[in-house]
Amino acid sequence: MADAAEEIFAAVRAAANNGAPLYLQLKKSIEDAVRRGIIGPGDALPSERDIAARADVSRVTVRKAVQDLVKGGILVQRHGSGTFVAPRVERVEQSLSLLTSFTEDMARRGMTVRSEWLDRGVYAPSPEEMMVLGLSSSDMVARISRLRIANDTPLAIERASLSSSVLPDPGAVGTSLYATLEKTGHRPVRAVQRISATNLGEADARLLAVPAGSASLNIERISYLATGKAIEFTRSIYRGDTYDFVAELRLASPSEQSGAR
Ligand code: 16G
Repeated sequence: MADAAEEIFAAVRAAANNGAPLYLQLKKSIEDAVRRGIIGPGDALPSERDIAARADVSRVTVRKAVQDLVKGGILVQRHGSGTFVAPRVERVEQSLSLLTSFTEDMARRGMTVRSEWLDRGVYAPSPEEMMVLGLSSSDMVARISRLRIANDTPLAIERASLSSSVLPDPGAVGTSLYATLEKTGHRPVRAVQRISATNLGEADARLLAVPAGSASLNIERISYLATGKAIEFTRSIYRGDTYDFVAELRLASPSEQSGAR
């Protein structure tokens, strides 16, 4: 990083006299260095103090530039260990014909999984939850919302609602919701999924560590028990730069063709 740092800082010092806000110049220099591969994915940035001294700018300027780059998904900050160039994200291919859980999907790829809890609790159901899950206004709904992270990269935000009759205690969910449901014989066996394209708002983009407005996929999954009862209604937001959903198609039989019209 020594030569790379020198290149970044020289550009900033040179710009000090041209009137452009220094934090923008520093931001651009770091961005350029990442784009040109002078500093690569996972590389550590020098400390705030070091950058300030060598680029001859204030620490406030450094902090502002770095914060903007973190917001934009170019850099990541890890508490206690510093600031790094965001790791390169591998695309994940996901079959649309198998009813699997996030934990299973990632384990199959040899990726580690963890989740950050955004919410979990038991609530009175919304009209939509009542309709989808077949609940009455006196029933309760368990909600669990998680940021799903694989190999330290946030991939998706999942907000699941389940009838509290199948998940009375959302606190019982560890890494995997489906593993918890499996234990009580409530693992879904069938699901209908609806996928649409969208652009991320500020808050979701921050959670997923990508720039606001980035492409993403909205996925709604309604899952059913073998009895036909809907038990899970999950709204997920997947990063558009990481997921390829793959469906296998076959030629429809004549009766299916007429049914499809
Ligand atoms: C998947 C499902 C989600 C389900 C979760 C359970 C999609 C779009 N969503 O991510 O509906 O709640 O798996 O995963 O595939 P878990 O057992 O690891 O908690």
